[in-house]
Amino acid sequence: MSRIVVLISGSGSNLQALLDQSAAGQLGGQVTAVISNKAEAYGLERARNAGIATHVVSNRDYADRASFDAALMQVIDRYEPTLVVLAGFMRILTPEFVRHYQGRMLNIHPSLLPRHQGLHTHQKAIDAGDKEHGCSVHFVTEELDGGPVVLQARVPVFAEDDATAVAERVLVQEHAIYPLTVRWFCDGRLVMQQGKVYLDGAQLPAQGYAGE
Ligand code: NHR
Ligand code: GAR
Repeated sequence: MSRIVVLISGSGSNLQALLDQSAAGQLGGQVTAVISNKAEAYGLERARNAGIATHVVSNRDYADRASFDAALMQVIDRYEPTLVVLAGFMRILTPEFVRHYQGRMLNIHPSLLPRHQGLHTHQKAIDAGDKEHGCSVHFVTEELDGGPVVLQARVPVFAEDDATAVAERVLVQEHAIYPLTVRWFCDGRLVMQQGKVYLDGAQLPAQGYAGE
């Protein structure tokens, strides 16, 4: 059974989607620990309610990114994870950290990458006049929000939408595609090699869909 460590900073609704999938026997792995850089993150309570070990590693307790990441790595590695899942985790990770978990760390980003990298993606989509927006699951690489994409979901953006309305619509889709992707990884169907992603041995994004 795959061991999954989840990193959060906030509400943890994506964590909850993973826990629900796990409780239903549909995750293909078990969440063994949840780590937050914020002590007040509601996701910690979700983890406790599910009987999962929690840790707080506050970036404010460390002088620089390198020492924060080193402390985080020490806690994570106690659990010998097969997979590290970023679920609303808000700190940029150093190249050393990323290399240590290369090929076994996923993130969900609230935009249709490569559009709208970084923060405030929903407002960016509205400001750009996008008619479509969404979310992307990708492997984490040293390049921020630049790792290879595994799966995306799209939603419409309506004229009357504000960022909150769009965020809610996107979040529903995040809760669908993140557990699915994690399951693919746990089942050994999803791998990253030399910066490329393969599902069932075929490189993504798939080429030549029927009808193209
Ligand atoms: N680290 C690396 N190396 N590569 C990625 O692709 C990463 C990453 C760390 C986090 C999540 C990402 C997102 O999905 C993520 C992907 C935080 C920031 C940010 O600017 C940007 C992107 C993401 C997460 N963080 C500020 C910082 O200085 C702090 C912001 C805050 O605390 O509110 O670290 O969006
Ligand atoms: C999600 O929309 C996630 O995509 C986004 O934050 C939200 C977290 O919600 N992630 C980032 O912006 C990463 N910088 P959650 O805590 O309820 O899962």
